[in-house]
Amino acid sequence: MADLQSLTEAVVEMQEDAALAMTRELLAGGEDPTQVFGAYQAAMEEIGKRFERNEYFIPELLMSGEMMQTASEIIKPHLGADGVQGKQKRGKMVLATVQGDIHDIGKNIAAMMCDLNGVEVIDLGVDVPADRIVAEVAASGADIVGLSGLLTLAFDPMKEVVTKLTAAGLRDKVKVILGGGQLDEQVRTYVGADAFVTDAVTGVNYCKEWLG
Ligand code: B12
Repeated sequence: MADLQSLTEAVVEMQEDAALAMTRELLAGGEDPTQVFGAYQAAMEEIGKRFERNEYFIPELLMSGEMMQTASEIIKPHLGADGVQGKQKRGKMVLATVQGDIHDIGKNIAAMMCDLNGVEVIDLGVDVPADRIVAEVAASGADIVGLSGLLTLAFDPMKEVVTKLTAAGLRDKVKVILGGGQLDEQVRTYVGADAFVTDAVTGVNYCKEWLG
């Protein structure tokens, strides 16, 4: 019998076939799709720790990334079917992984969840310079700027985006939300953002609150 804990363990142990089979089984059994995402996120956390301890290396990071991407495709239709799908768009978000950072799994999940909840997402991709983000905010009239970053090195580029939004006279027209596992309140203050999240569901809740 599949459960969330065994799913996390299978992902950590790089047992891709077993993990994907459990993912399907859990969803078919009616498990909350956001909990299934949570099981993967917990696995990524542990994989990251093993990487720090030199027990896992880049190939494991890559493999876990691929597993998560495949799982996202399996989970996505269930999020829609669960009734969280937004009919009308509430507002617009310009989303990017900031310059110097190429992690995009979390960003892509956030994009998907926002979209399903009625936030139109303009996804600029990864390693995006601040100027490009600010230009897109100006051109699109976005309500929210979503900045993803998993590296400590991403904090300064995030701050640069906020500084440039201010310089362009756009800071008071948008909410800025940061997403990524390494973030905390201290980073949010340093960057000058309105909120930070370490999971997409909380991020969606902020967006809903801001967009009414
Ligand atoms: C997979 C992975 C990779 C893959 C990424 C593949 C990809 N396409 O993204 C690859 C192999 C490319 C990689 C490369 C590197 N990585 Co890496 N990687 C990871 C790992 C294991 C998992 C990341 C992940 O996908 N997590 C799962 C997702 C779902 O979680 P998440 O990103 O936090 O996203 C959630 C929320 O934060 C939120 N969210 C995210 N963004 C946004 C945005 C908005 C707007 C909102 C609302 C919400 C939101 O929603 C998501 C869902 O809930 C982490 C470990 C970890 N603990 O995170 C290390 C980790 C991030 N990597 C790390 C490192 C060091 C690197 C490298 C420097 C390694 C190297 N020596 O080359 C390079 C850097 C490359 C670069 N310039 O960016 C370190 C960072 C340490 C640090 N403090 O800076 C970590 C923490 C591992 C570790 N513990 O040492 N990595």
